[in-house]
Order: sequence, then C-alpha cells, then structure tokens
Amino acid sequence: MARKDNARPVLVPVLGDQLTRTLAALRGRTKDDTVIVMMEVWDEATYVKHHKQKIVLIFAAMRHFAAELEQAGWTVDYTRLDDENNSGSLTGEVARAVERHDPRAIHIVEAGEWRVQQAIEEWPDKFDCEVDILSDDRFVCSIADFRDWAQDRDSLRMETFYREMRRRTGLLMTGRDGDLPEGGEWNYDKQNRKPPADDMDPPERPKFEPDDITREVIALVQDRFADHFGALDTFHWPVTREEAEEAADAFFAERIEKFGPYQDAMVAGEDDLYHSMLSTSLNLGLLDPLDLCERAAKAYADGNAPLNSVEGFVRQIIGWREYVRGFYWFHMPHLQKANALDARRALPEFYWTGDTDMACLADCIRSTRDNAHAHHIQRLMVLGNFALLAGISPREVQDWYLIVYADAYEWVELPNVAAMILYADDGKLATKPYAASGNYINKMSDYCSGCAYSPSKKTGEGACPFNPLYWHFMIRHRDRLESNHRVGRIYANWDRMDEAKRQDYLDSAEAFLDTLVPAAKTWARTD
Ligand code: FAD
Ligand code: DLZ
Ligand code: SF4
Repeated sequence: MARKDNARPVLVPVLGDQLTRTLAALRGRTKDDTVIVMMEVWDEATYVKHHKQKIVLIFAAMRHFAAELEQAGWTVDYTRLDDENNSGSLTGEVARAVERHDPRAIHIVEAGEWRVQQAIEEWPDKFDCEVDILSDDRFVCSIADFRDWAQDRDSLRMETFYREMRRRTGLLMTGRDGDLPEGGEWNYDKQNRKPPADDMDPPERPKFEPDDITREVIALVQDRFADHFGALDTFHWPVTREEAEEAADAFFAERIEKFGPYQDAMVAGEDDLYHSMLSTSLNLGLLDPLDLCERAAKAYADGNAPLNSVEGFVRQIIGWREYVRGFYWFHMPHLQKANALDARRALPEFYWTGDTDMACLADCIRSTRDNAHAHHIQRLMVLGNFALLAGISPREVQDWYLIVYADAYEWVELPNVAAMILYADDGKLATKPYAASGNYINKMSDYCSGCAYSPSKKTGEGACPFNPLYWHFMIRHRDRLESNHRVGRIYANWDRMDEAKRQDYLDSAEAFLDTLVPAAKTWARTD
C-alpha cells in the first residue's frame, strides 16, 4: 500500500561542491522528514582525470561534511565510491535513493557545471515525485540577475559589473548615501603590481595533517586513481569548515597586509606568497565569500590592512569570481567550443612533466604537480601566456586546467581559460589578449636569473622563447588585432624594424615551436 504523502521524506542530494550547512535546499527543512543524499561516483571522479589531490580534497571534505551533518541529527544516505552497488553516476545514485526512500519530493540546488545541470534537468521526467531545482544563493549575483545585466550590453566588462556588486553589497562604500567608493577610487589595481622585493618574507600558511578519514581517502585514491596526475604526499588542504576558518584566520592575521602590493609577484620555490589560498574552501562551500569580504573590509576599518590590499581581495571575490560565474552561464554551451584564434597545436608534453629548460614554466608546473595549485599570475602570465602565444588548442588547455587545480570546476575554470587567457571568445571578456614577452616575466619574478634562456636576448640561440613567440603571435593575428585600440599601436614598432630582424623573430619562433613535443597521451575529453 502506498505511503501517505506526509509520511514520505524529502530527498536532498548534496553535490561534492555544495558542502554548506546553510545550503538553500537544507534551509528551513526539518530533520525528521529529510534524507540527505551524498554520492561519490566514478563518472564525476573521471570525466576528466583530475589531479589526485583534487579527488582526495572532494571526497575527504564530503565525508567530513556528512559526519558533521549526522552529528547534528540529520539523516545522511552516503554512497562511497567502492560501495558494491554504486551505479557510478549522480543520476544513477539518486535513482537508487528514490527506490530506497520513496520520497515525496527532491530538492536540489542547481549544479555548478553545465554538464551536471543538464542531467539534473532531466530528473522531473525520470522520477515519479516533485523535483525542485533551487538557485545557488551562495553567490551574490544569481544566474538570472547576471543575464538581466548582460543581455542588452555590447560589452560585458568586469569593472562595470564589479561596481554594481560593490553597490549591491555595500562593501567598501562610503558617503552619506553609501554610494561612493572608499578612498575615492573603485579600483586600486595599479597598486597591486609590485615586483618581488628582497625583503619579502611571507609567513607559511597553516598546513593540515590528514586525519583518519582523509588518510582512508588518500589510500583509496592511491589505489583507484594511480594513473592520475599529481603528487599526493604533499596533501595539506583544509577539508572541514573549522580547518578552512583556521586558514582564513591566518590569512587575515598574517598575509592580507601585503596581499595587494605583491598580488602579481612570482618567486621561484615560493608557492603561496601572500595569497589567501582559500579558493579550494570557497569553491567547496566551506567558506562564505561575503563573510570573507566583510572580514577584509573590517581589517581595513581597523587599520590592519591597506585599502589596496583589501579592495584587491574584495575585487577578486565579488568582482572576478562572481563575474566569471555569470559569464560562464551566459555563454554556455558555446564557450566550450569557442576558438576565435583557430588555435590547433597539441598541448606540449612538458605541461605534464615540467621537463623544460624554461625556468618559469618548470616552476609553475612543479607547484601545480606538488600542490594542485598555482597562483593567479602564474596561471595567467606564465602557463596561460605560453599556451596563447604557442597557439595551443583551447580544448586541450581547458582540460589541463580543469584536471590540475584542486579549485577547478568548469564554471570558474572555463571563462578564465577560454576567454581570459586564450581570447577564444573573441574579446567578450578581455579587451585584449594577455600576450607578453619575457620582459614581463623578468620584471615580475626572479625566474629568469635561474633560466637557461636570457630575457634580454630577442632571437636566436639562448633567447627567451617568449620574445620571438610574442611577435609570431602578434603577426599571426595582425588582421584581427591591429584595429584593437589597446594593442594596435605595437604594429608600428614591428613596421619600424628592418626586414632581417623581423624575419629573425619569425624564424626563431618557428624553430622553437618545432621543438615542442606533443603530450604522449592526450588527457583531454574527446566529445
Ligand atoms: P587569491 O589570490 O588569494 O584570491 C582570492 C580569491 O579571489 C580566490 O580564492 C578566488 O576565489 C578569487 N579569484 C581570484 N581571481 C579569480 C578569477 N580570475 N576567477 C575567479 N575567482 C578568482 N580559480 C578557481 O577558483 N578555480 C579555477 O579553476 C581557476 N582557474 C583559473 C584558470 C586561469 C587560466 C586563471 C588565469 C585563473 C584561474 N582561477 C581559478 C583564478 C585564480 O587563479 C585562483 O582563484 C587563485 O589562484 C586561487 O588562489 P587563492 O585562493 O590564493 O587566490
Ligand atoms: C569534481 C567532483 C569529483 C571528483 N567527484 C564528485 C563526486 O564523486 N560526487 C559529487 O557529488 N561531485 C563530485 N565532483 C564535483 C562535480 O563533478 C561537479 O563539478 C560539481 O558538482 C559542480 O556541478
Ligand atoms: Fe621564462 Fe624567458 Fe625568463 Fe626563462 S628567460 S624564466 S623562459 S621568461
């Protein structure tokens, strides 16, 4: 006999990056008529071959979160990867949970990735109960709000969006009506570009030793994902809210002061510098973005951090982070296939091995392998700049970034890769390609002093490969870029060079590109 509706529970599937106690699907629910479903599934762990640390991070954080919920009195139906009847997919596991619990409804917060959201949107037809898909209100700007903001605009500049978010949140706003930016300027980016200084002495961030739960996951990943990229013995990420809060406390106590000035600096072997290292916790849902911004604003109000650091941090979170998420949903699914510059070269093998004489790339890849992390300017101006200049296929670059970083989910990775570094969206996000020669890396890092190449040598033997590659790129795309008012002027420099010098640049670039060895096996998706 069918159970009465009010005797049937509500099923709340909580995805791996939805580890938030105040998640919209949990708020207001009562414990005695809710079953929370959490699922470790093979499909999600392998749709790209994630870095080993990324899988450990997500499974360990999921297991800790489930334990925390159970301790608080919730019923959690948790499927482990190795459970005998695990179907291997999120939808398959929800179907099994529907069989077990005969729910009257499923409440789920929308997914962070297009692929997963497509699957969820089929659930109303698949399951014989109501399915409620809720907006993810852990973001300041909903997907619908971004669409309203974006749809009638010719250009979608982050700066315009960011000012709206400042007004909306009231963060760093002043004046009688609270409508003026603190300090008189909206953006202190120009004060966020100091090269590394000799007396820089960044304190070490807290590193978290794996407990029994995490050690069990590490053993699982060592066993089942042995062929995935990345080191595992250096796993130190926060996997609980308490650990994430401790990491945030250390950032606000010790590093935020210098975060702003040295945001773009790079130092060989110094993997964190003054960065917050909080993206993994933010993206899992262990930390609340607005809460972090309020803490930053308080540090400024209390005189503990300068405005350029605090505004820089707030801008990364309510500016860039919110903006790329809105941009992703606004431009999906075509963003995934965009290739405005018709880049077709295979990803070089050294992106996986770090085996290159280019000291900057080798250090960024080492940090990526050891920590499943590299900081923003390494991702943008070293790894990304090389991929742009060398014309690597967007799909291969996208999958590399999605695989290797512990904070990578497609909603944040894809806009940064396709639009920000590769200009594959034809300039919808960036006003110009972030193309740079060795000069920029030499100015902002200490890499070049330990490199086999010389940044001041422009062509030929021993020249920094970024130098000829820069001109090769600019000339390959002259038709498209010459009319761009932010880069067009540099073609006058090219035209002033004598013919032999120009040929030298192009020949040096070609000779270097010929040395690139494509990755032995492609790890990229083939769809
Ligand atoms: P901090 O330097 O301390 O910055 C504070 C916070 O601001 C970060 O935690 C992050 O939440 C946010 N933030 C900063 N820049 C961006 C940005 N461009 N887009 C979105 N959020 C930003 N970040 C991810 O979280 N996941 C990714 O998959 C990812 N892929 C990237 C790929 C490329 C090519 C580039 C250029 C950037 C990418 N970023 C990504 C953004 C940025 O590099 C990381 O957020 C940052 O390095 C994380 O370290 P952190 O927490 O110490 O950041
Ligand atoms: C990235 C990831 C991995 C490795 N494993 C799981 C998993 O087993 N279960 C799960 O619910 N989510 C996982 N995720 C995150 C998802 O792939 C996806 O990126 C997010 O849910 C965003 O839609
Ligand atoms: Fe990188 Fe060129 Fe400097 Fe070497 S010389 S570290 S390749 S920028």
